[in-house]
Amino acid sequence: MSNLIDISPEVREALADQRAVVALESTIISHGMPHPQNVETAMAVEAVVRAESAVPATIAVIDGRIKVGLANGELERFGGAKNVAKASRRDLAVALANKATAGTTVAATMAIAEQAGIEMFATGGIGGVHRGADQTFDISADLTELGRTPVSVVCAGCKSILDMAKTLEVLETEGVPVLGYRTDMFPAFFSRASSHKLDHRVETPEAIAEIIRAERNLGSAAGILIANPIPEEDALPADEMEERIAAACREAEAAGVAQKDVTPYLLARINALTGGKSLQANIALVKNNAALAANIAGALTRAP
Ligand code: PSU
Ligand code: MN
Repeated sequence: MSNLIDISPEVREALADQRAVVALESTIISHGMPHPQNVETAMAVEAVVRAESAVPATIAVIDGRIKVGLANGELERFGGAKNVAKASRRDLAVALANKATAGTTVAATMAIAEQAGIEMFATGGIGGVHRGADQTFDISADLTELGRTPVSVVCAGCKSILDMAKTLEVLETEGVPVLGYRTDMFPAFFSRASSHKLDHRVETPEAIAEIIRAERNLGSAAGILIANPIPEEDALPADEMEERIAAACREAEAAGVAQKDVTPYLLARINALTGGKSLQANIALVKNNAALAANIAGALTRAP
């Protein structure tokens, strides 16, 4: 893949010097947030990574090239562009051959990060098993990617557009360790906890780095999922969000939305149904995840 990837000079130097680098995805920019908050958030997230002494590497496909680390102006242009595709792992080759511009999902971003030699990645929420998956079989490729690509992903759990219990089951099947950061419960994105208990709780970035090292020493090729609850002051009431999310799911079904359009449709509807509130929470949790990922990346650069 390496001849298809343009790694920015800053990211290249950081990797060569074995400094901390954090990969960031771009479907959240192209399909997860409205313009211009998408660009503002992407820039703010990069600033958080830098403030925590790591180098941000936003990953996207631009005009048929894989970019790792976007130059000044590229991020603004990408976030404001129309007709940006959504690329999960299986869409990458087609996007490149067509010289397309595409946001990369968690799955595609993990695959690219691994090729570039980046082991930490921060996002908001991962894709998972959708509600009603027993009928639709709609299970995000993010879960299979976590099962086979050795990149550690910090997220705030998942939105309840997904079936959390089934999502956790598939992560177990895929052999993916799920670590609760200072929590016993899988976080529910907008709120700090769900009713789903996690097997593993960790208290520090250093402890997470130790687990990542152990996973690699085992020869495992699996990713690791770090579940980081939204900060208390940014959390939203779970019951209120649940109502809106359920409404968005009903609308999607009634409108016959299917396949890769499901998640972007739901994200846009939730943003609309909750006004600015959910977007503010979303922005806050992504920044919070970026800071933790930078701290874990830093811990990984230090000898145990
Ligand atoms: N969930 C969110 N925000 C997002 C996404 C999911 O709360 O931006 C995006 C991520 O890029 C994720 C993708 O990898 O949607 C999953 O899409 P799908 O369900 O089609 O695999
Ligand atoms: Mn899907």
